[in-house]
Amino acid sequence: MVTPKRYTITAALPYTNGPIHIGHLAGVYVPSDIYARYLRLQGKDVAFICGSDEHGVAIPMKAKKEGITPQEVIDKYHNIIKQSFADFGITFDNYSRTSAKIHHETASEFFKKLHSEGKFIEEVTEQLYDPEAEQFLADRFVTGTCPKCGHEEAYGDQCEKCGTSLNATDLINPKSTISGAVPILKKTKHWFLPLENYEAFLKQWILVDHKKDWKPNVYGQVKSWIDDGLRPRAVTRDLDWGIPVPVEGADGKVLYVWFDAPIGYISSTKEWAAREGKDWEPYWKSDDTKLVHFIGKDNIVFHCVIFPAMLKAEGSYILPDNVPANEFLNLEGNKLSTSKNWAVWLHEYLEDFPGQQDVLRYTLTATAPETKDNDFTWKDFQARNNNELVAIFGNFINRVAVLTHKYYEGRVPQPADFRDIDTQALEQMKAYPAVIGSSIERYRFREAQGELMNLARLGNKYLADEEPWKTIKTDEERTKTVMYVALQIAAALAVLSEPFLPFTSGKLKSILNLNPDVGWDAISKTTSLLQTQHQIGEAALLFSKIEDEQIQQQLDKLEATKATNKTETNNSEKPKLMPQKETINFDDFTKLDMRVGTIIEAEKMPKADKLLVLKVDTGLDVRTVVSGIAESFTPEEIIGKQVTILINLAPRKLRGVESQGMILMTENAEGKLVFLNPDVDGVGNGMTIN
Ligand code: B3M
Ligand code: ZN
Repeated sequence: MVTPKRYTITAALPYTNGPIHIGHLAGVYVPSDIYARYLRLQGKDVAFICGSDEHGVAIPMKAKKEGITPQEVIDKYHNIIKQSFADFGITFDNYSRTSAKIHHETASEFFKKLHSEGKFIEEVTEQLYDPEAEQFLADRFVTGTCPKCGHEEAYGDQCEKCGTSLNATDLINPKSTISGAVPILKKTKHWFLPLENYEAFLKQWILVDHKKDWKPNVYGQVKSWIDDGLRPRAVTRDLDWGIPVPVEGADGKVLYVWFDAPIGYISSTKEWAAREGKDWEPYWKSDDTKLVHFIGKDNIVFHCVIFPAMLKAEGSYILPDNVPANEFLNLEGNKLSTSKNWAVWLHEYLEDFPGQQDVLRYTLTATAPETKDNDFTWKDFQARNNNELVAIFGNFINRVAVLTHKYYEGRVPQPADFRDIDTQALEQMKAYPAVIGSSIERYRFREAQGELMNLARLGNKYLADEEPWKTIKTDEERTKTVMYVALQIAAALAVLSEPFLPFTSGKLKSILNLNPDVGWDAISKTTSLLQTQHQIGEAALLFSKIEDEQIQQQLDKLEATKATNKTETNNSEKPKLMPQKETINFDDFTKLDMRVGTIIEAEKMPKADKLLVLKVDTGLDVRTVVSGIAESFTPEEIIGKQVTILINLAPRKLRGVESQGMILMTENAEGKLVFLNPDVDGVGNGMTIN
C-alpha cells in the first residue's frame, strides 16, 4: 500500500475466562507491542487497540465452575488481565471490554445495518439441543468429532486442531459439554451471514492481492477454506449471555460472540478517540490507514474470512492489510492449557520475578512461534538471561558506564583520530535501524531482536578487542576514542531496544542521561548521539543472573500441577456410581445374616462361562454356592480364600444346582470382580458381620 498515514493495530481480545499466560503473550501481545512501539518511535500515528472479550459460552461455563455469576467472572478476569498487561509494559492506547455500553451500541448498530440492508438470511433450522439441560448447544457447549480431521474434541464452531470453522450440526457424535447428553435436533430461528456471497471478493482480496505479503501459514489456511467452499454462518445464538439480537422476534437470542468480538476493536477505538478528542473514523474507514490484526492461529478463520465478510457487507470499512497470526507456544513440551493449569501465568510471573519483565519478553520473542509451534522451557529462559542478556548486553553497558565514570567523571570524552575499526563500528551501528526495522515491518520479530543482540555483540566485541582498560595506561587519546565509540553504540542500543526491552531501554536511557527525543531514525543519521562533554547518569546493572533455585521453584510448581492433574484424571475415570438405594430401617439390616467363610472347593459349572460352583465353610456348615465369577477367577486361585457370605438368602437353583448363599463382591477400577474380603487376621469362619 502507499505510505500509510496512520496505523490501527489490534491485538486479539482475550476471553475473560482466565488470566493471561505466556502462550497469549508470545503469540499476540508481545509481537503487537513491539510493532506499535516501533512505529511510535518513528513518529507514526498509531492506535494500538485491545480489550476483554466478555461474551460467548466460555463465560457462563466458567461462572458455573467457579460458583459465581458471569458478571463476577468478567469483572475478576478483566481486572487481572488489564493490570498484568500494564505491569508487563504492553502499551495499548486503549484497553476496553465488550460489556461496555459503547460496544453494545456499536455491535447492535452494525447488526441492524446489515439486517435492514437484507445482508442476512433469516431461517428456522434444526439445531442441536440438550434435552437434559433444556438448552440449545453451540460453540463450546458441544464437542464432537471434526468432520475434516477426525479430532474428537472439536467445538461446535471450530476445530482447534485443524482450525476448520464448523457449524455445530457438522460434528460427528456430538455430545453436550453441560450434561454429557447426546443432543437432539430442535427447530429455532437464526440469522445467517451467507459467506458464499463473499467468495469472489475473498478470493481476489487474499488469494490474489495478498498472496505475496501474508504469512504462508495464514494464506494456506484461508486458501483451503475458500477452496472447500463457503456456507452460510449463523451470527446469532440461543443464549442468555451476550448482546441481545437488536431486532424484533429475537427474544432470548444474542449475537454470536465471534460476531460481536471483532467489532470490539472498533468500539475500543471509539472509546479511545473520544477520550483523546480525536475522530475515530479515519482509523477504520480511511484508505491511507494500515489495519493489522495480531492473533493466534486458532483465530485465523474469524479474522480472515468472517470479519472481512462482515466489514465488506457493511461497506464503509477498510480491510486488514495483514493478519500476522502466530502458531502455538508449548510449555516444557506440553500444550498450554488454561483448564489444566499448564501455563506460566503472567500475573504470577510478575510476582515471582519482580522488575524482570524484559527477561520474559526477550525469551518469548527469541522463541516466538512465528513459523511453527515452539517450546518454552525454564532452562532456556535462564540461559537466555544469563548467557545473552547478562553476558552480552548487560556486560557491554556496564563496562561503558563504569569506565566513563572512572576515567572521565561521567563525561563523554573528546575522540581523537578514528581508526578503521572505529569508523566500521560506527557505520555498522548506523545500519541497524534499517535492518531491525525491515524485519519488524515484515513481522519477523525474532529476527529483529536477533539483530538488536548483534548490535550488543558488536559493542561487546569492540570493547573486548580495543581493551580501553589496558590502553588507559599507555594511550589516553586512543582510550578516549574507543570510549566515545562505545558510548555511541550504547546510546543506539538504548533506542533500538525500546520495542523489545522497554524497561531496559528506560534504565539505559537514564544511565546515559539520553535525551528522550532521540528517535529511531536519528541513529542512522549521526555518529554523535551523545556529544562530547555530555554528562551521563549513574551506572546501574541492567540485568542480573537468574539462579538455579529460582528455576527449580518454577519447575516444582509445574510438577505439582502435573500431580494434581493426574489425581483429577484418576478421579474422573472412576466408573459411574449407582445412586443410593431406598432407606431401610435397622430391622431390615439385621435381617441380613452375613458371615465370614472360607472357600474350600471350587470348580467350573459345566457349559456355563460365568459360573463357578463353590463349597464354602461358613463355620456352621459347608454349603454350596453358585457364583458368577468365572470370568474373574480360576477355581485354583480362590480355594482357601476367606470371603464374606450372606447365608440366609433364600436358596435358588442355577442350572440345576441349588445355591445356598451369596458371596459379597465388588468391581475394581479395571472392572474385575474382587471379594469383599474381611482381611483381618485371626477372624474365624462363622463370625457375623454387623
Ligand atoms: N477471544 C481469543 C481466543 O480465541 C478470542 C479473540 C477474539 S478477537 C476479536 O482466545
Ligand atoms: Zn479438525
